[in-house]
This record gives sequence, structure tokens and C-alpha cells, in this order.
Amino acid sequence: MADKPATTTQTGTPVASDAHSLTVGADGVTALHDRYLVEKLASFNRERVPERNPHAKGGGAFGEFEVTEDVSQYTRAAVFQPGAKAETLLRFSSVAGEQGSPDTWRDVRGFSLRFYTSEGNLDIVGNNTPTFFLRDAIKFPDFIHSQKRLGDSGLRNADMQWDFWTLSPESAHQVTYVMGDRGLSQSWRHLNGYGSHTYQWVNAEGERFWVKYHFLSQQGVERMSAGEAERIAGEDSDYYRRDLFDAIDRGDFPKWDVYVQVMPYEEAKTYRFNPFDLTKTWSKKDYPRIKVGTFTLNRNPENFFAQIEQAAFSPGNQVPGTGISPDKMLMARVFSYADAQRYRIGANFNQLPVNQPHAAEVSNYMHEGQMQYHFNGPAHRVYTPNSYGAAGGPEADPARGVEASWESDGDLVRSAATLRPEDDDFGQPGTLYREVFDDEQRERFVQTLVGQYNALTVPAIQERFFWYWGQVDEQLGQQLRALAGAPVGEPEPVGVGD
Ligand code: HDE
Repeated sequence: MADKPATTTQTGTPVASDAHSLTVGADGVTALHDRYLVEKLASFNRERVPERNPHAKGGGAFGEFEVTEDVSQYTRAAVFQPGAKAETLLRFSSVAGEQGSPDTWRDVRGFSLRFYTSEGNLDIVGNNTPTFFLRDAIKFPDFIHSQKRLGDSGLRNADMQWDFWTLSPESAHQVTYVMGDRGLSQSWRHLNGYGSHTYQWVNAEGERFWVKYHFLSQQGVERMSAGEAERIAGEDSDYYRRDLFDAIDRGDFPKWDVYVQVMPYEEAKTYRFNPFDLTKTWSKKDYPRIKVGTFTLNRNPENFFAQIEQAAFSPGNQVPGTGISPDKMLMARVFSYADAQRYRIGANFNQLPVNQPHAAEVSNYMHEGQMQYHFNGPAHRVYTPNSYGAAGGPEADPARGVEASWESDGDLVRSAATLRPEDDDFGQPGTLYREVFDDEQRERFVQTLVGQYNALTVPAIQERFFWYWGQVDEQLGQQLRALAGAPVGEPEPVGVGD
């Protein structure tokens, strides 16, 4: 006992017991002034912060990014200059399941990558797919509701998932990805990440480019079979979280190569697909991947809650030389993520160690609020402009605070984006199914869809399911009709389809 430090209250006073509360005699009532008991129970009641809605279940690790190539002609961002290194944080997640949900339910996987750069934090909050289900943020809450749980029973439900998807044909490309091999990865180490949206880069001369980030796994992209996923979902619901932690623990550090597709600014105006439509990819023939560098995950969190659960990512965290684009989804995400953190963690969430910049200083005139921890020195004015020089506080500098920009004009309207010659909802998913999937992938994909169909109970939704896949590929639609009701090769985990 003597060599252990004394247990204390939250204010440092040694306490007498962690086994016995203060009572009137050994058998009497409990004293309310047992301050330590009250503090301990109150602290316990406040341990949880609201889980992320969506992307609640996840895990992550820290690492290091190193630029191996020269992309300075496209961006002035310090983090992407030749030879630059930066600390990174990567959080993987499932989308629809809650915190305790099995890792191996079929789903898209989140891929939230933070670079702690010398110009502040850069977050690329993407997925393991290059596309998304929607192209307008106003649909997002409805979409997530349809993937989560019914209002009455609190159960997940295939009818509502497919009702939403088939009534939102822009989802077809992403649904094709998630019903294919990407919906069930071997592990988080065996998947690629994508920024998915189009972002902007700005070089030292002020020249602008549109970019898409690709993070390619050096471990390879490996799938898991539906049968294996179902077994593991029952045996070890934390399978992916464990796999990543154990791999890093034994020194088997996973690595990803960072690439960008770069589109010259002007070409976006005439590209055959709307380059700001997140349901589309850019052809790699038109815009090949250009390598930037590599990052390695080499450090597990020391504390899951403080460093992973409270990690607050936002696509709005950009740095000089990087920025967003006129993708309607991305513009809305810039608002939504910081808002989610204020609700989930609190007004000063960015002061937590995991969210602070690690390689840059914070300096501004914002202050106070719940849990204010950092404060400015006494000479620092609480307002700007002021006449106190450097001691009075910082000054905004347009030359350093380079912002992404684009031309914008027109009436305020509620409208779909203007269509380009090859813009439609089903063309790219059809190509993915016919030309990118090989025979075995197509076979597994059809099996998965048959399993999904078998879970549907509402005739109108069943019919629309055939219509939707018939639009992606006519033969696929016919094949599904023929197979409907037939038993599938391998069972799918319960709650599939997010
Ligand atoms: Fe998210 N999303 N999202 N999302 N998302 C959240 O943010 C949201 C979208 C993604 O590891 C939430 O901090 C809106 C696309 C990941 O901590 C929330 C829209 C992509 C994560 C939110 C989208 C993503 C989230 C939940 C439509 C990939 C996990 C709590 C415009 C390109 C982040 C939180 C982490 C998390 C909103 C669409 C990926 C609610 C409104 C597109 C990886 O704010």
C-alpha cells in the first residue's frame, strides 16, 4: 500500500475509502455530506458524451505523414511541400451502427484524416468510397434516419433503407459500392480512403486547381466474405478496432500512399460530368492519380475517450493552399461538423489536446465560454482593431490567410445543379458493375442483392428495387427478378444495408 500514491478527490484531498460510504453507524443511513461518494457518482453519471450521429462506432490511431514527391506547382500548403512531415490522426468508423454495433456489419467506412500542420489542422473527412449517396445536404438527415432505426420498434429495417434509396436514384453509384466488396473489408488496414468531394488547391502564384484525394492502402484492399462477417459480428463485435490496435501494438504499422487527381480550374466549367457532384467520380484516364507522399499509423491512443471519442473532425479545417469547392454537400458539411462538436463535446472543443493544433499557435480574440482552458496574456486586448501593437494581439493578414475561391453569381434558388452532357444517376454505377467489377465480384454483388431483396416486405418497394437495378444494368434487373426469393449462397449479417 505504502508505495502507491493516495487516492484523492477531484480537488486533490486524500480520501479514506473506495469501498465504504459514510453512514450513521455500520447499518444506518448514508450521509449526504460524503462529498467523495457524491462526487464519484456524479462524475460517473456524466461519463458519456452523445455519440456521433452518424459514424458512432470507430477507432483510430496517430501517425506520421511524409511528402515524397513535388506537388508545389499545385499547392502552397506547407504540409504538401517537398520533404514536409506532419503528425496525423486517422479515425475509421462505420456509418449507421451505434457505439456497440458489430464492426463487420456491411457499411461504408469513415476515413477521417487529420494533418497537424504548421499552418493549423487540415482535416480530410472522407470514406472508403470515392462517391456518396446524395448530392444535396438537405436530404442527409432523412437518409441517415432511413439507415438507423424505426420510430416504433427501434429496429433496423430493410424496407425503409431501400425505400429511401430507390426513391433517391442519385444513390445508385454509392449503393453499388456498398453492396459490393467495399461494404465488407477484411480490416480497417485493408481499405482505401477517399476525400470523395472535390477540394481546391492554390499554389504560391495564386493559381487554383480542383483536386480529389485518394489514400491507397499499402496493405492492399481485401474483402471479407459475408459468412465470415456474420460469424465475426457474433463473436467479436470490436473486430476492426482490435485488429488495428493489435497491429500497431506489435509494430506492424499500416501505411497509405497519398495521391491526388488534379483538374485545372477552367476545365471544371466544361467537364462532361459535373465535377462538384459527389455521386460521380472523375475518370482516371482524364485525371490520373498524382502521388504526394505516404503516411504511417504508428502510435495507438493512450486514452480512447480523450483522443478518439473526443476527436472533433471538420471538413472546414483547411489550411492556406487547400480549400473546399462549390459541392453543395461539402459547403453544408463545413457548417454541420463544428456544430455537431459544440453540441457533442462543448463550446471549447478545439481546446482539447487532440483537437488543438500541434504544430501551430492559436491566436485570436475569441474567449470564454464553458470549459475555457487557454487564455491570452494580460496585455492581449479583448478586441480588434486596437492600438497596442504586437503586445495587443494578432492581426488578420490576407497574404497568409489564403482562401479558396471561385466565381459565383445568380439568383437565390432551390434547384438541382445544371446537368452536364454525361450527367445521369445510373451511367457510372452501370460502368462500375459491368467494367470495374470482375466476374466473381459481380457474382457476390448479385448474391448480396438477392439477400437484401429477401428482407423486403412492401410490394411497392420490392418493385422499385427491380426498377432501380434495371436502370443500373438491364440484365442485372432481369437476373434479380429471376433470383428473387431464392436462397442466397452465404447469409448476410443482421442489419445490413447501411
Ligand atoms: Fe458526415 N457527419 N455528413 N459525411 N461524416 C458526421 O460529424 C454530415 C458526409 C463522415 O471520425 C457527423 O462529428 C452531413 C460525407 C465521417 O469523427 C455529422 C452530411 C462524408 C464522419 C455529419 C454528411 C461523410 C462523419 C456526426 C451531408 C464522406 C465521422 C458527428 C452534407 C465524404 C467523423 C460528427 C469522425 C460524421 C454530418 C455527409 C463522412 C452529423 C450534414 C459526404 C467519416 O456532423
